[in-house]
Amino acid sequence: MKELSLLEKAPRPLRSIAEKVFDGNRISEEEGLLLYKEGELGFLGILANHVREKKNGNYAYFNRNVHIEPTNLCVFDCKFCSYSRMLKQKTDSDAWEMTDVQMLEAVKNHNQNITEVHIVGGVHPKMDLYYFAALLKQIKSFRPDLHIKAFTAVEIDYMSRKAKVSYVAGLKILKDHGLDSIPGGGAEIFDSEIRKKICEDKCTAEEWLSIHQSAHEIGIQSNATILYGHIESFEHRIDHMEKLRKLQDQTGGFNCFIPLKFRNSNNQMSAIAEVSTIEDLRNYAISRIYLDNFPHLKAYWPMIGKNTAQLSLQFGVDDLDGTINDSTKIYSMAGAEDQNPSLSTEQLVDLIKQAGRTPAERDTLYNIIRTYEREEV
Ligand code: V47
Ligand code: SF4
Repeated sequence: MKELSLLEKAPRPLRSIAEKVFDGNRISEEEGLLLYKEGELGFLGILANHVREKKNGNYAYFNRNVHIEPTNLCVFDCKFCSYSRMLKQKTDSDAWEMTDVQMLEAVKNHNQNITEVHIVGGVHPKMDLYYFAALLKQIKSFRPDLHIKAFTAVEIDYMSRKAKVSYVAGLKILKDHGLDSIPGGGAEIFDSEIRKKICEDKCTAEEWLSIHQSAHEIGIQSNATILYGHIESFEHRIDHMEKLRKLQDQTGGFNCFIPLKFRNSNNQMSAIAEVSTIEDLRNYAISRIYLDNFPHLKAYWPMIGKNTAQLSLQFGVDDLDGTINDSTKIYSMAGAEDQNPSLSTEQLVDLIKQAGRTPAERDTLYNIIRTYEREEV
């Protein structure tokens, strides 16, 4: 086997990690760290591809979704955020605040083919638990079958505190009004020292994990992210994934892991250089190897760019998120190449086929709606 001869050339400690991975065994934190420090891209790619194909075959998933960002006014001050405007600078011409009517219109203006609406934005005191519960209800009465994936743990923490209810009670209210799952944002880096430096005023790692645990316990599935490539070390990345792996062992409620590359335009951390594409691919591969209990690994193409997203399909990634639309601002304001991110289904299918994978259109919970095996869209 070609792969085996490549692996035989690897130094002994890396070879024993490879054997573990091929035997389907979990690697330790020390071994994860060794992969970050010494694993070459080609070596990592072989291992990650093995895990990816064992879990997801040749499929590369995508869905048809729309992103709604209700506001970029935010009470918090994350140093990496290019998108938020502090509430006190409300007159800033870049600031926006959508009304519930406008958000409902945004859903209505999309064709019936979308299967998911993703709602994430700044944390605005006026948009509280009951405001969003009412919005969810309106969306569901318009399209009961539309999956609503909404609110990061940061937003849920703020809304629940303001309403003076527990996380479980807050989540139950949202669920009863139509919330189906929660996205992975707000995780950033769990290490408390790094968190203090980059986003000290929002929910802690423990609170983030507790919200996802509570969600899983009441039947709400979720995703998890990591914001990498700034002031964190490889140790911090492993520590972050270890905490997620432990929670997933307990609950099984995570669907996918989404590494988010730090983009450095227009924020308070702009002096920090962005990491290379090679580091992006190494990070995807190590995430895939380390998080053996996460079913899926997503490359969020509006952030990483279409070319790297395509390459990532050979480095552990099996999901490219959705067709999206052109209203997502989080990354365009942070310096992503694509200022109006949207891909038609045809373009996404072509991009996946060119990478040698089989496009599989999915719903939010990864049930396959259809595959594109032949020359069809
Ligand atoms: O938590 C903000 C990140 C996240 C920057 O669950 C930045 O399917 C890089 O979580 N450079 C929000 N990243 C977006 C998010 C998400 C996106 C797509 C799909 C899903 C999902 C979740 O955006 C924040 C933060 O980590 N972010 N600023 C920046 N300058
Ligand atoms: Fe607010 Fe989220 Fe930006 Fe932090 S990352 S400032 S919580 S919008």
